[in-house]
Amino acid sequence: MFTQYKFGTPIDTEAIINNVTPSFFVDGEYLSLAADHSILGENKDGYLFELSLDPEDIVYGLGENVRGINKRGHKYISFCSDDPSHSEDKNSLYGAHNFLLISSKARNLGLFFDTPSRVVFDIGFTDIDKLYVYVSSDSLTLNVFSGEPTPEETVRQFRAAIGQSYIPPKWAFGYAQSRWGYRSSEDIRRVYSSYKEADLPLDMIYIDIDYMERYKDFTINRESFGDFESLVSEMKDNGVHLVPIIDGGVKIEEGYEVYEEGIANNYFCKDKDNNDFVVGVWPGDCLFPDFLNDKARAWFGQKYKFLLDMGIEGFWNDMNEPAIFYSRKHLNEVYDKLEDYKSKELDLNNFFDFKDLVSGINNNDIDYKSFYNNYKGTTYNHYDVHNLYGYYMSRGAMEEFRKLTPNKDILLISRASYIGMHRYAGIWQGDNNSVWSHLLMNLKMMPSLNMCGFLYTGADLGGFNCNTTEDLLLRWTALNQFIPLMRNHSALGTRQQEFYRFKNIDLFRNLLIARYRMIPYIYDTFVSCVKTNSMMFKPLGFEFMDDPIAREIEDQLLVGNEIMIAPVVTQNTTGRVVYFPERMKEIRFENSAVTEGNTYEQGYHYINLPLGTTNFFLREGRKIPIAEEALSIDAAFMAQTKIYEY
Ligand code: MIG
Repeated sequence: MFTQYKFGTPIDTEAIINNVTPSFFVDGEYLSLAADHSILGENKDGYLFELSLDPEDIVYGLGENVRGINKRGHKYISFCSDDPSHSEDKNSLYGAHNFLLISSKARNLGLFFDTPSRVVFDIGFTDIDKLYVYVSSDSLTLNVFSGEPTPEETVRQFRAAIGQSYIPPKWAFGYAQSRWGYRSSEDIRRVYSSYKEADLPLDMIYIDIDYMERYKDFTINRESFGDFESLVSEMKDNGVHLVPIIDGGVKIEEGYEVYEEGIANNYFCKDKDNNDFVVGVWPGDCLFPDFLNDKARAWFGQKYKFLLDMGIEGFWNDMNEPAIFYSRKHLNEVYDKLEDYKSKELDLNNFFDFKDLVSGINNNDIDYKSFYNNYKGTTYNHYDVHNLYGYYMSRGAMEEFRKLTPNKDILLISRASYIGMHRYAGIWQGDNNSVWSHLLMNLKMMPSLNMCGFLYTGADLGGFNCNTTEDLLLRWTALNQFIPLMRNHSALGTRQQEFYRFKNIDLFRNLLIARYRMIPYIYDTFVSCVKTNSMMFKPLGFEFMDDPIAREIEDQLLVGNEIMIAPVVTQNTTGRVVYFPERMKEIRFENSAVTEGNTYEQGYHYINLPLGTTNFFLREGRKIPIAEEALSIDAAFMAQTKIYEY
C-alpha cells in the first residue's frame, strides 16, 4: 500500500510521478512525530520523526552513502556534497536519496522523505534502537509503502511511484577508460593506440576538463584539441565513443556566449539583493545557471547541441551539488579578516580560527544560504532546494537530448542526484580512493542505489584518489564484470592506471572478455529490472528472508534472479569464504574460457579465485546465456550465446 502524507505546503520535487491522494498523518501509525527536537541538536524548525527499531530490523536504503548495506548504526545527512574523502565517518556524499526500507519478518516498511532540503537520518546513532529522521524544512511529503510480504515487493511499489529508470545506449555497457589529466587530442590517441597495441578492448574514453578552453562549458581548447571534430569521428571509426565532461558553473567572461545569453535572459542564480551570485569553480569566477527554472534549464540543455553536432553521444555532468570553491562575497570577507591576523600573534585559539577561516572557504553552508533559485515560479533560498540542483541540471540535459536527437539514445551520468533524476540519467559514485575498502563499498552501494531507481551506476574502477596497485585494479575489474557503468577513472597526479601499464595485461584482457561474455545477461537483466521496477543487484536478505546468516552478508550479492556473486575484496588472498544460502553451481572464467565448476551445498565454503579469474554462482533450476568470446561491446551484442544451466 502506498500512502502519502503532506506536512505544510511541500515543494513538488517531481520525484513521485504517479498520482495518489494524500492522507492524514496518524501519529504513531508507522512513525511518530516528536515534539522535542533537541535530541538531534537541530533548531526547532522542521519535523522530527521517530520509530523504534527491533533487533531483527534491517534498515536498507539511502542510495549513495558510506558504510553498510544495512545502514544501522550511523547518522547520514542528505545534502548533496562534494566531498572527495569517503571515509566511514562521513555523513553525506554527492546524492540525496531519502528512501529507507525497514525489513524484518514482521514488516517491510518503505519510507521516502520527499523534500529538497537537508534531511538527517539518525539510524541507531543517538539511540541504538531508534530511527530518528529530522527534516529541516517546514514542509514535507512523506511517502509510506507498506503491507507487502517482501522487501523486493516494497521496493517495486516505491519504484513504480517514482517512474521508470533511465536506459543508456547499449555501447555504454562497454569498458571506459578515463583520467583527469588527458590534455590533448594526442593524449587521447595515445590511450587508444596503447589499448590497441596491447590487444585490450576499449569502448569509450571519457574526457575531463582539459578539452575545454579554460574550463568553459561548451567550448573547445583549440590549442590542444584543435582537431576535436575529426578526433571524435576517427575514434568512432575505431569503435570508441568519446564522453566529455560538463561542469555546473559558467565562467564570467564578456563575449563568452553562454555567459552573455545567461545574463541577457536572467538565467543565473542571484543573491538576496538580486545581484549575480559569484562563485569560484574551475574557470575562476563563475555564475550558477538556475537549473530549477524551466527556461534556464531548457536553455542550458540546448547548449549541449554544440557537442552533439560534433558527433558526441555521451556526457558526464560534474560539480553539480553544486560544488563551490569559494564565493566572491565570502572570499572578500576572508581576505579582510586575514588582514587582521597579520598584526596578531597566532596563539592556540586564533591559530585554529585562522586555519578554519581558510579551510572553510569551499562548500560553505553560508554560501549555500546566500543565493536563490526560482522553482515553478516561486523564489526559494538555495539551501531549501539544494538537493534538486544536480537532478535538474541532468534532467534539463536529457529532456533536450530527447528533442535534439529523438532517434538516438544519449549517455548521461551525473555526480549529484536526487531521486527522480533516475528517470533521466545514471550516476557515478564520485571521487573514491584506490583502497580495498572502497572496492567493497562499490559493491555495497549497488543495491542501495538500485532501490532508489539508479540502475546505470558504478564507481571509479581502480579508485580515483590515491595510487592504485595492479592487484587492486584486477580485483576491481573482476567486480565490474557485472556492473553496468564500467569506467576506469583516476585523478590528476595519481599513479596512471590504464590496463596496458601493468604486467599482467593478459589477465586484464581475460577479465574484459569475461565482461563481454556476460553482456547478454547483464543487458537483459538491466532492461527487465528497469521495466519491472526491480533491483538488478540485491542483498541476499531480499531473497532469503528466513536465513539469518544470509541477511547479514554484506560482501556478496544476487545479480538478477539467476546468479550470486562473491568477489574477492581483500588484498593478498587467492580466494575467499563464500556463504551459500542454497545449493549453487560455480561458473568460472579462467584464461578467457568458461568452465563449469563445482556445486556447493548450503553453508560456508572456501572458493579459490586467483588474481585475474572471476566466477559467479548459478542457482539451482536457473539458466543463463553466456556469449562467445568478443573483443568489443558491439561484438558482444552480436555474439552467439550458449545456455548454461543448473
Ligand atoms: O574537483 O574534473 O568527480 O571525476 O575527474 C574535481 C576533474 C573535479 C571531480 C570529478 C572527477 C573529475 C574531477 N572533478
